[in-house]
Amino acid sequence: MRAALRFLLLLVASLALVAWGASALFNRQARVWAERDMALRARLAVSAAGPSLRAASQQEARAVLDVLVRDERLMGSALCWRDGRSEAATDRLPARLGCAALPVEAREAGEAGWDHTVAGPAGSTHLTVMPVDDQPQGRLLLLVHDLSFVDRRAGTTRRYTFLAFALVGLLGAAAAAAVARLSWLSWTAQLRKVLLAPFRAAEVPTPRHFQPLLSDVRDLVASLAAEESRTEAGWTPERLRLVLRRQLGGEGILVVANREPYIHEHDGQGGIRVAHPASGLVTALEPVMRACSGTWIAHGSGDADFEVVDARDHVGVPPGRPVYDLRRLRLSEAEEQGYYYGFSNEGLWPLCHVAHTRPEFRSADWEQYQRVNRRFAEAVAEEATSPDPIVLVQDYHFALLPRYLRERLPRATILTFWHIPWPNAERFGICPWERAVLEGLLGSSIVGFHTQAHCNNFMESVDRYLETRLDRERHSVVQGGRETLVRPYPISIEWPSRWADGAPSVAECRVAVRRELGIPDDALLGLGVDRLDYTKGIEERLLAVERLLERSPEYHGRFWFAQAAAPSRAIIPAYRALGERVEALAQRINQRFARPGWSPILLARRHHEPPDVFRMYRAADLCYVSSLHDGMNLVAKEFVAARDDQRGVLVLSRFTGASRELTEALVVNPYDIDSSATALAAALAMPALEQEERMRSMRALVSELNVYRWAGKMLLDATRTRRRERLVTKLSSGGGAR
Ligand code: ADQ
Repeated sequence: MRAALRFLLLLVASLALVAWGASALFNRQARVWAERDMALRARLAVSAAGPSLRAASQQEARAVLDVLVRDERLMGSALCWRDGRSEAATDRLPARLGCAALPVEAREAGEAGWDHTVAGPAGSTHLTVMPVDDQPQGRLLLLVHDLSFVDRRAGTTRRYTFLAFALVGLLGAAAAAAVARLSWLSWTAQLRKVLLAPFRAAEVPTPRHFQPLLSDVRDLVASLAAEESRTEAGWTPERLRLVLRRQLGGEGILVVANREPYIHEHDGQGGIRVAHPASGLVTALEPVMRACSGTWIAHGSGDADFEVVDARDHVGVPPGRPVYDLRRLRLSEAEEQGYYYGFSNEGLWPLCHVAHTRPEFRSADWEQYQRVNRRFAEAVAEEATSPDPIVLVQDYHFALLPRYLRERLPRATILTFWHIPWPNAERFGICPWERAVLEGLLGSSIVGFHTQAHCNNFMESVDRYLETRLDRERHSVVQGGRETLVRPYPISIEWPSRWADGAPSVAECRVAVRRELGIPDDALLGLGVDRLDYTKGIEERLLAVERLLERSPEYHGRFWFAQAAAPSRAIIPAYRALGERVEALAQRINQRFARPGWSPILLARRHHEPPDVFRMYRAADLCYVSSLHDGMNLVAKEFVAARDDQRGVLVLSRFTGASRELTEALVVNPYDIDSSATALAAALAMPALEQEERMRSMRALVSELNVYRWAGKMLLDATRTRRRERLVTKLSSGGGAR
């Protein structure tokens, strides 16, 4: 725009200069012609009037002069003697131009006469003096021509010349601007086509003049890719912070999760205490938020939650040294019942886990689920500080939120991570609102799962139930012109664990935990740590312990199995029934084998704070994770992270996402009670060296594939998507042409 203005100003200035020069030249020439014309006319007049004047009396001479000045361009005339006297003169002859005022050259004029132009305030006058009598000293005829018409014509000519040039200039400028704009538009359109070709999977030949630019763009992409490959290893909170600062320029991220990372509860003695919920999602995401800051939006579920928030329902966390904001939403009992317990945990949870609990779908729950998803979308829009924030949506509680949020913030980069498995298409079809759930998720820019298998199941479901285009090469779904990438991001834990800081040594933990459990210092200890959930295979685990004891009496009185089971979703009948079954099973096994001083199953149906769980991991000889189906399972990774003594054996269900990574664990099918018991026996008998080898290898893997890498890869993908979407928006709106 500024360049166009400069061009226009320059054009106008040069045209004015040319117009001025042209009119000056033309006027000079017009004056010369006019003077020549006057001189000629004067000579004609003299030759016509000469004979009459020569013989005329003074009075007759005056009459002849009066006839001569009828010519409108003659101001006056006089018959002069060469000494300056006047014989006759017309009335309108100005005194300053009369015979007396004639210069010597005029008075001495010969046959050729004398011509002279005088400039005056009212215009120029042209004097012509011609001899009248034949003898050399005879009289002279003075004719005074009015040349002001030449000045008037010059003014008019100048005006018209300026106007003509201005018009030509404007037309020329408009034509040039139109041509320039057209060629610029076609140039940028061509450039856009070439740049966007890889995103639109289109074949576009590259013109030669774009090649330098494209090679620059390729270099840039290559350097970004090189940076990305460097991101594979060595992720730390500091590195995550640095990368995000560079990518987001200090902008925080928004996290939406049902569960909050810190719960404020009344402690029963008039005070308020802070609890850490038993949740894999919180375990993974909380260290990430501490590293990158922003706002975590969650259901405020603690009974003192709203006593510590500000007017906007915000509280800084972690308590005591806040680095990010927690925004709490109040849910009514009906909302919590329908959205959380109903549709999420009685519908989607059993639908997505192959654990043989029948999903329950009720329209009333679905209503609440939609309503709460809308409320959370509104809260995200309120918290957003830019029109294109990066929003991390967590889990199956918010399948519809991405679409609702997209309606409010069309340019947001929404990354939805589904922490649980995704079932195959046929099973997913059990959900009566399968299309709405899929469409809701496709409001995301990226949908993430733990494993490629879950990504494939999701793509298959989209293919079966929606009219969309699947791009199997890019692993994406295109619907209504919008692309949603589908990517695996295997979740992990923080490394090193913050609970390791200042924790007692393994030897101290072994003794302390055994004393707390009331078992001998040299007891062999197996451990299970879970939420009390039917997907975790707790019953199968206890049955495998029973089978081990049946088969290996040498462990009687020497081996205990401690099961920490945090109560979870206890309102739901299936969970209450599970609690009762697990309790009864533990009792039955204990009764079956009980002898003085030895009850093999130590069931603790309560929540343990993370440092206590960490001490139990360090104290155990083996940890058995027997999930019937689990997205990842972080307990397995936490056990590995806690064992800096390189000892302890992990027995791991093959139906966990973790079993794809932790291949040095003893991987079992938890339904197969016999083989699981064999694995438990193998774990108890495993030589120290083998334990060390397996543990060292698993620790190396978890330390590298830690939660900062999980978050870093996801957020890098999100920032890359945002950059691409910003570029596409800019190019599509013609912004690239400016
Ligand atoms: P969860 O089903 O909650 O997570 P998991 O990954 O095992 O399962 O994480 C449980 C977390 O709670 C761990 O941090 C553990 O220490 C803690 N915990 C478990 N029992 C506890 C107890 N009795 N007392 C105190 N703390 C306890 C969901 C998916 C998983 C996925 C995670 C993360 O179901 O498959 O790994 O999200 O994505």
